[in-house]
Amino acid sequence: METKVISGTQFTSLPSCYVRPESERPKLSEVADCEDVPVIDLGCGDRGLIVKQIGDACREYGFFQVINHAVPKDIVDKMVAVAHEFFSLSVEEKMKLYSDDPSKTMRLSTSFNVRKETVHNWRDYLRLHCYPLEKYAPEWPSNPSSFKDIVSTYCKEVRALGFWLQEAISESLGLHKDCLKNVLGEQGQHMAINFYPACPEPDLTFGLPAHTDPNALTILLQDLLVSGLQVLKDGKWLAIKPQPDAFVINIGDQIQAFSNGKYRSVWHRAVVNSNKARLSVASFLCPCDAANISAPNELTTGNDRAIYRGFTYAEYYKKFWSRNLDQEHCLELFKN
Ligand SMILES: O=C(O)CCC(=O)C(=O)O
Repeated sequence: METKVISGTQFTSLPSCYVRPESERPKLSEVADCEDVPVIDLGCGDRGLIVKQIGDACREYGFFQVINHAVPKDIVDKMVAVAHEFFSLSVEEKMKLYSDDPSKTMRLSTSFNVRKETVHNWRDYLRLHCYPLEKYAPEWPSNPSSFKDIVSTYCKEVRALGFWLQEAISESLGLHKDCLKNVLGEQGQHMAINFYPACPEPDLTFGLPAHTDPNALTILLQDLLVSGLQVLKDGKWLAIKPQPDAFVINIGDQIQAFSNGKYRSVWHRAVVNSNKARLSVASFLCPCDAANISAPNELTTGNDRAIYRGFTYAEYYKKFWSRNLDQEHCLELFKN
């Protein structure tokens, strides 16, 4: 494929390199709306209830939405606006940031891993490392001029929310609130600002095919006007309707491993549509490279033998990026 972004170009038909074989297409007519998405009110004042709801959602779904999460609305609105502004720049301007090298800490790219995949995905994305901010923010785009300030503020807010949630997740497993954070070490933070242009033939391709997230926790901001996120529940794909002022929280592979498989790293995908471009902002909290990921003793006693062998996050991450996105669950390769 020509390594070129798709946002900013008009397509009247889907180029063949995006067309999935029949058996791998999204079958959009078979997807139902998820009617019972767990929505957890973090401002309800009852921590015990919140911890229980989070535990139930992580076990049953591997994802949930949070409202009253304390991230100020104006910071979220500005994040969305500046992301739209970035993707409205000319193709020449955006191409200055283009790279298909996954090891780059700041890059505009397209699809998922154009070096490895055979069929591409209808997505452009800006991928940023975000922690420590003093190290990474200087290399972020300087066009739009407000980008660095707005995204830095958003990143700090989302990181605080993520840590709050990790404490609650730890408690929901019957552990001390700091247990999960201690295992993950000084966490990295990455962001993918995803832009899915309107697609001439959305039935034939994906924005992102089914995948689980390799990190610990993902905090996803969905475009309120255009849906596209789908999650796999009991073998069926369900569409997650965007909800005002909510974040979607996905459990990643590292929490599945830490919980000894009690919590599920959810399979999810993004589909596209022919009318409107869609934007999402995914913030990923990632263990530090040297973190030794294994379930604590409390979760591997009695009948609960350790399902996965211990590994470092660096080892896991390397394996994840050496594969195609839609292969078997990467954790399968780390089973005892
Ligand atoms: O756009 C979405 O809703 C999903 C994004 C996602 O799964 C990702 O960035 O890993």
